[in-house]
Formats: sequence, C-alpha cells, structure tokens
Amino acid sequence: QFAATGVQTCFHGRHIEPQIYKDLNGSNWSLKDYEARGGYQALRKVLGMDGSAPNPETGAVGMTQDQVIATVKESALRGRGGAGFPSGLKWSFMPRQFPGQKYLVCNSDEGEPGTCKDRDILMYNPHIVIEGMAIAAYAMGISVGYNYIHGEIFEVYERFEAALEEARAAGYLGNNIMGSNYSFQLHAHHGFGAYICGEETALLESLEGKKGQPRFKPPFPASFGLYGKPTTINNTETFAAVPWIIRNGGQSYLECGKPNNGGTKIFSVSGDVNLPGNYEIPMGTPFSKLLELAGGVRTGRQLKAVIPGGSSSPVLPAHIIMDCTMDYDSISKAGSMLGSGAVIVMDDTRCMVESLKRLSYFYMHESCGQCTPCREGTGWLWRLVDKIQRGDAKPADMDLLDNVAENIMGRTICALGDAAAMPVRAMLKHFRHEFAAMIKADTATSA
Ligand code: L3W
Ligand code: SF4
Repeated sequence: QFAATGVQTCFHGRHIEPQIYKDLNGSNWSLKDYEARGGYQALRKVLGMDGSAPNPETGAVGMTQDQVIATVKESALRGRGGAGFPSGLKWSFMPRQFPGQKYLVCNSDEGEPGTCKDRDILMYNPHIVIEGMAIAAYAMGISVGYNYIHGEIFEVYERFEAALEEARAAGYLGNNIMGSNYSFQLHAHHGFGAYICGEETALLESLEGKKGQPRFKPPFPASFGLYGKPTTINNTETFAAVPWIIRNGGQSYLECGKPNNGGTKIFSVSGDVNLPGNYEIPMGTPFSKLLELAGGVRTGRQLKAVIPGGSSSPVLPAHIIMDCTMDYDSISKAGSMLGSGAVIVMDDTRCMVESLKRLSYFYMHESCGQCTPCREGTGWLWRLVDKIQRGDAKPADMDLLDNVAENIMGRTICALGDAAAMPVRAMLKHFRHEFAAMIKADTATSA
C-alpha cells in the first residue's frame, strides 16, 4: 500500500540508497522490468485494451476522459511540485474542445535546495512518468507533451530519452497508441540549471527558447501556456502517481493517505540524520516516524529545527515539527509548507544565522532580476544577514531585516520573492535570540 507510486519496489518507507547503487549495475528501469511490475496496464485500462469486459449498459470499453479526471479528483492527489494544487481540478481546467494545439508539460526542473526525488524517479523508474503523462494527455485531449528536465543532471535526461525510445518502439507513444485512435508525442528537453526555470511560466518561456523569466499570472497556463496555447503542467512525482490511481481506483489512493491529502509522498530527508535519502510514506505519517526511518538525528545530537518542504518553506523548531504529521494541512497549520517534500533536519550544532545566510545567498543568486522588490530585496536580505554574522550589525538591523522581507512578500511577479522572504521571517520569529546574540557579542567587543 505504501508503494503507491511504485517508484521502486523497495520504496516501502525505507531508505532507497542501497537499491539505487544496485540498480546502477542493473536494468530495473527498463521497459521489460516495468511491464513485469504491471507497467502500462493502466494505459491499457484507459484505452480499453486490458481485456476487461465492455460496460454492460453502454457497451463501451475503456475509460472516458471524464472518468479518468473524476478518478484523479476522487484520489485527492495534490501537486507534488510545491503548491499542492488539486491535480484533478487542474486537469478539469483544460479546455478540451479548444480547436488548436494543446500541450502537456512535466516539470522535472527539480532545483529546490533539499529536493532530490524527481531525479530518482526519472533515473530508476522513467516509464512510470511516461505512462502517467500518456494517461493525462488522453484525459485532456492533448497530443503533444514535453518533459523539461533540470540541466545539471544530464544522465537523467539521457535515461529518460532511452525510456522514450523504448516506449515508442513498443507502441505506447506515437501515432495510434496500441492500435487505438489515440496519439501522443512525448519529447524530453533539458534546461541549463537555473532555479527559476522550475517556476511554471519561466519553464514555458525557456521551452520556447527564450530567457527563462516568469510571466504574470493570470492568465494561468491552463488558458495561455506554451506558445500561448492551453497547457497543463504537473510535477514528475504527480504524473508518477497516476498509473497506480488508475489501476487501483481513486478511493484506494485516497485511503493510502488522509482526507484532502491522498496517497503517499516521497520525502527527501537531508541534513543531520543518520540515513539521508528518499522515503515514500503515506500522507499523514507522523514526522517522528519519518525521522526514525531516516535513522534519527545524528548520533549524540538533539533535534533543533526542521525545514519541512524545501528551502522556500519556513523553518519549524523541534517542539512544533514533532507534533506534526507529514501532509499539506498539518504542516501548513504549523506555519510552514509541505512544498516539494524536502525535509532538511538541523541538529543543535547548527547556527541559524549561518543557515539563513546560505539560503539568502541562494535566492539572491537565483533571482531573475525582473522585478525590483526581488532583485534588490534578495541582495539586501543577504547583506543584512552577513552583517549580523560578521558582528557588524546594530540591534535595529534585525527589525530592518524583517521589514525588508515583509516588503518583498506579495509584491513580486512569481513566488521566488516570497520564497526568499518567508525563511527570513520564520528564522527571526523562532530563533531571534541567535541573531541578537551576535549583535550583543559585537557590541561587547567594540566597547
Ligand atoms: C488555473 C487558476 N490554474 C492555480 C495552477 C497554477 C499552478 C498550480 C499552483 O508555485 C510553489 C511555490 C514555491 N486557474 C489557478 C491555476 N493554478 N490557480 O495551480 O499554483 P500556485 O501559483 O499556487 O503555485 P506555483 O506558482 O506552481 C509552487 C514552492 O512551490 N516550492 C518550490 C518548489 C520547487 C520545486 C523544484 O525545484 N522543482 O518543486 C517549494 O515549496 O515556493 O510556492 O500550476 O498554474 N485559477
Ligand atoms: Fe524574477 Fe524574482 Fe520577480 Fe520572480 S520574483 S519574476 S525571480 S525578479
């Protein structure tokens, strides 16, 4: 039940590293192995080619587009890229009757610090993404799709290309899939490593061959997407969940997790744990259980804080995260975001000022520079934190830091501005004493 995405047979809430190393010498990712695990059965089911009896009332075989979308809605699958938007609802936004070209895009531009799940899905189970995309394209009446893969993981792009070749040769992609009247062309594209290209509209610009800078939303990609045409974009892990949902039903997937948070989720656990790695666990699992799976906090150390959903999500101190379950609603109620599921664990040796300085440097470096609050504000944030760390700051600089962050939030074109500001505000909220201590220490020295 835990391995709903079937990412790896060993993905039963266990550390997957040993399996990865084994697979590097093997061929578990291949079409033959995927089919042996039930691969492409969901696509067969959708197209009425799995040998099931026709519907006794209508005589129809397979699933209609509406049935596929209703099943995904029932599953309570939510977008695994960061925002947690309900996937079935997003699919229903696609204007299926639109007369021109429509597009399906997979966002594999995984760049959020701490996140390393999509690359493993693509490397070790690429066909699950291809099958998920083929089903999604069928449901929305789309004939062309792209998978935009992060540029710094070229081996993953090559693996996905190899899987695409296999799928085309076997008739799972291309014209008249498995002899049906459904056709879907899927292509891989690799970016060049800019974090901002993971933002969906920047990704579309980049895919069009332009500079990867976010567009204003609305219009959302559902109405004005790739080349200005209706486009649906989902994260890699989201597509990977679809074949299981179709094979087992929306209700079964929902029951793997908890209401409004269907299924399982892969968490990339990093930082001060004994067994960092990717773990697939049911939504709603207590954080303490995930920590236990990851081998607990580094031997001999105490848990200090956790960034629960990638660097963009606000930090939570130990006493708060230990009361949380790992799902969108619980983490959001605690004041943070489940995000892309990158769990960064910090023990009692970590300096929060140093941690924030590194995060702030990242956002300053990755800002696309298009809007002033983000372009200027991210640099301002970094310089202030650096000043505090160097011991050159005055007490008023802490308020200034919070004020700059507050003034970035909600005033930018895309979420990167908020993503840079939220960690600052959370660090000041929960660990202000650490910042104050550096200022006091300096005052004492200079006196
Ligand atoms: C049509 C509407 N479509 C919303 C669609 C929208 C998008 C999805 C969610 O940011 C977060 C960000 C990062 N009609 C719609 C509509 N949609 N309303 O629904 O939209 P939104 O704007 O809530 O989020 P977003 O812009 O997709 C994503 C956070 O994720 N994050 C980043 C992770 C980074 C990675 C990575 O490296 N790959 O995953 C982590 O926390 O800060 O808040 O599709 O079009 N009325
Ligand atoms: Fe670019 Fe930052 Fe504005 Fe986003 S918020 S469009 S990254 S300048």
